[in-house]
Amino acid sequence: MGVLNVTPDSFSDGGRYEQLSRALDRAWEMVDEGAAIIDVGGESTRPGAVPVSIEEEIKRVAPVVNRLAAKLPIPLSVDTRHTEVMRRALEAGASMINDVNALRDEGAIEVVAENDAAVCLMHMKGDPRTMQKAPEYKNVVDEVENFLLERAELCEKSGIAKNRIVLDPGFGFGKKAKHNLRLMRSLPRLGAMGYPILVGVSRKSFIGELMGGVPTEARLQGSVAAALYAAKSGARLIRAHDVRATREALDVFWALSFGPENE
Ligand code: HH2
Repeated sequence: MGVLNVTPDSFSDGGRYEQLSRALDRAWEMVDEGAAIIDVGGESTRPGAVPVSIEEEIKRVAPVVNRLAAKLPIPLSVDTRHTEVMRRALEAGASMINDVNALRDEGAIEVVAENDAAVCLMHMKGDPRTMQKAPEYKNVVDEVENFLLERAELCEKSGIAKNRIVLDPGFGFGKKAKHNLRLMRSLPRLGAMGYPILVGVSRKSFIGELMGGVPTEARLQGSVAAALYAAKSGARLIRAHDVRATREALDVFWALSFGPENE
């Protein structure tokens, strides 16, 4: 899943794709680089981010979805927490909603169900403004697993087909380094919940810390290593900014793991 942030303030690519022509070019470039899904976001959810108005979010996302949804050879996902943005995006042809808030906005589940869309339900403790202040868990894996299962069950009861649901533990969303590590090491257990798992660790500070404290732009190798670790642990979707590098690494990993043994 290739990331396309049409925001001025995303933590690693804010301001780069705000202009429509640049966003469209980047989307097509990611198709070329081997993305399987493109995920368009109009609101940064980095720690400390200030929420934007629904109108502003729609103004950022709608032109991109309008221009791409019918044309792209791969599904278009929209990264949003807001029901009205979901409705507009799905009407304009997006086929997936990626929600860091797991469809907790009023009416969100119904909009996804009515449109027969796919959805990624992510775990987040607190909200972006304050979530990294002092997150504490009794048992982070139990809590994330219980939350995701509860949300998935509610979605299914409300008419979203099980095979349309993807779950994501939400790396960096109300989690300290130790929580991220514990969740990474528990991916096989999370995969046993019976839904595909999506992992988003690309360029995140957790990766920077494991690399000895490097800045965002120096986290490529660490991000790719984490993507491979996640894939080896059963993750089925990897959300990444650096699509080409991630895709090439995953292709080799896949061939080594499951490819034929040519003589
Ligand atoms: N991470 C970010 C945004 N959306 N969605 C899912 N499902 N999983 C994630 O881990 C995830 C996500 C944060 O990354 P990014 O979009 O690059 O930054 P920002 O929120 O600053 O726009």
